[in-house]
Amino acid sequence: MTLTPQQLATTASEEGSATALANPNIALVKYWGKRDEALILPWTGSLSLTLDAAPTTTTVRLTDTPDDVVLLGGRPLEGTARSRVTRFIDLVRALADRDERVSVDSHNEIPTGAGLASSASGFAALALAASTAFGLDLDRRALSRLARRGSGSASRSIFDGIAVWHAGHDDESSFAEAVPAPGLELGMVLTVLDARAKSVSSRDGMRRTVDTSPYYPAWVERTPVELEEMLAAITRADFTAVGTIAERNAMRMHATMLGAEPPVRYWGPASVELLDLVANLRGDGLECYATMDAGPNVKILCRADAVDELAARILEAQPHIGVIPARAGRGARLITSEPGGSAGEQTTEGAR
Ligand code: 2P0
Repeated sequence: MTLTPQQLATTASEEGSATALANPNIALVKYWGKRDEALILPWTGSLSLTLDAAPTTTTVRLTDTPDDVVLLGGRPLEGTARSRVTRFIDLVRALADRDERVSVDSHNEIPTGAGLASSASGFAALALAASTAFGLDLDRRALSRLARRGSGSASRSIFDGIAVWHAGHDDESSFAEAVPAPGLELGMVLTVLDARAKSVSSRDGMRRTVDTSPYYPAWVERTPVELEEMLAAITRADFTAVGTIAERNAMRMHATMLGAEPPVRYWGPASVELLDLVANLRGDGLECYATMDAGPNVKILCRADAVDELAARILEAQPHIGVIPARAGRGARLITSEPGGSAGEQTTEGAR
């Protein structure tokens, strides 16, 4: 079923409506592989930086329509993309012990599905907007656990700045929380080499790696050590160690994937050029480190005060690519929604 935004607005009841904004996060110690696919429990813990750029804004309204309506970028979602959202809404309905249908109206500022963390910001915003629309008042930990059920990395976008997702062993123990990082001002430049959706979803790529890569057991054994090293480096505000561990961890994640049958390879020639550029810039004294996720786009970590120079140096070397400069940003929060769906000034701190 397709309803116009105006029809959606008239079927909504004001008290059963909420708009949330969430930013993407980029992992510095990666999550790659689930030990429980239904609950989205990871094999290993992970750690990330929530950015101040490229958010998702999502409005959820309770409606009296016969079915859920899910819009992304103003267009109805269909097939598995839609059912991923409606199954998530089913979880929220069960938590709230309610059965109303909803309309979901979501907008991404970054390309969807291109390894630029749109599912992290998307499910973090959806978790906050949907739980609020259904009258739940979840604390941050409960919200992180809920967001995790939509997409594992979304558990981390609930929090400001650096967040660690504890792998845990069941639904209750697998959640993210903020990591204080006094004296560590991080920045990141995202490159957009290819904005198309990836050919292998991270969900499928993870499954194939877990099931077939002989290197996966080493990843599971090694990642907790790297996570501890990373937390210690953050506590010392040691940017060089943070960057070194992050870059090494990203390469090791891709190494586990390359060992899968058939191999999972997200990077292309343009990605490798960027990796070389990062090494050269570092050699020139601009301290920066590369990381990559489930797509060809390289993300480059630097000190917050070096973001503009780094973005300029990347564009100088590669004038045809897109760059998104970012710094540490805020976690998911509620915002006011203007009539017609546009987001207004933030007035409410969402979730405790
Ligand atoms: C991460 N990625 O830690 C890792 C690094 C991509 C590479 O989390 O299946 O969309 O929904 O739990 O969170 C991307 O995977 O996967 C991801 P699901 P998700 O950021």
